[in-house]
Amino acid sequence: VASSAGNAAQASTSAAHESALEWVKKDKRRMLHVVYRVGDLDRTIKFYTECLGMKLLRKRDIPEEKYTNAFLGYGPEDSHFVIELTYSKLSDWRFTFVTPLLNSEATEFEMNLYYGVDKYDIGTGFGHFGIAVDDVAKTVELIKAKGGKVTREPGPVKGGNTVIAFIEDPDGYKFELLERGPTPEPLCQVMLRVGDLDRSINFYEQAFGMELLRKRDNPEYKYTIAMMGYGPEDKNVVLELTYNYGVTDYDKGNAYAQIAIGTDDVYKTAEAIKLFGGKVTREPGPLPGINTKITACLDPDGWKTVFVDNVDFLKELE
Ligand code: GSH
Repeated sequence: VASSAGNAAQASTSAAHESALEWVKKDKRRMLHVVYRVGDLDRTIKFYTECLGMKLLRKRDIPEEKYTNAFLGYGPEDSHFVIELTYSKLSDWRFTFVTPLLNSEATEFEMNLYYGVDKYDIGTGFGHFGIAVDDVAKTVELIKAKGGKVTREPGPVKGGNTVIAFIEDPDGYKFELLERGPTPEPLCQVMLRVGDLDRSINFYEQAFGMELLRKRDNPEYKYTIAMMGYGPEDKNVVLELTYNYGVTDYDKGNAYAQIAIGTDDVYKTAEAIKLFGGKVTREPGPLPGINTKITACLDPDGWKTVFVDNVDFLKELE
């Protein structure tokens, strides 16, 4: 009896998995933006617009929360993957002072210090943002002329043919410049390091409905990469997952935040994430104030993603 009950439970679990997989595949998903923290909003906006050719698309001040967002990219947000910068005007430091007074017990008082946060720790897990340009050498020249930092000079990628270069923005975020023909989506990669590539590929395929577009092992340099996304690499942004042989853990710092993905149903999205081993950190539902429905989760390495209701997202852009 126990065994047949067990079998029945197993059958219904796998039926639930099947229908979740099917729904996730059918859902209308797109990578909307990547969110991270910067220490000086104007400094970053200046660098991205002057050196990387991005446009400032939107700026949102949220005084109650003491932070400002700026959206930058190469095309309108309703059809392009963009960058969302977060600048926090309030540090979360709370100091407790203990003052010994003459002939009395120590007096304690607390105070909050209000000032902008100007430094973040990028950690070792975050890799880079990829930008497709038609001439890497020319772009690097421009960046140098504007005082930007080039950390890897233009030339073919080690073990391959694509001409690349690496630069660093004012906060130390790395950008890989990749030489490519014209593309509708120049902001073309977010690279994150992971501790177990197959575990990540399974998760992003099943829970997120992404496709494994390409996998490349580079034994000479001891790493394997997997390109995951919602459409071909030449026309869509991809999540580039990097596995370095033998490295299972990275420090995630506090600078990089998350990727946002559009969905038609945040509730079903959260169910599927739970079924396929993700950790839902924000149950699905509307955000107070703006009513946009979201849910948030962590992947097996602890990288965060926020799913945003497609219809609510378009309303935010109006
Ligand atoms: N150990 C590297 C990391 O974690 O960043 C592995 C990934 C890697 O090497 N990626 C290639 C690269 O950065 C690009 S796909 N190559 C450096 C170069 O060609 O100078």
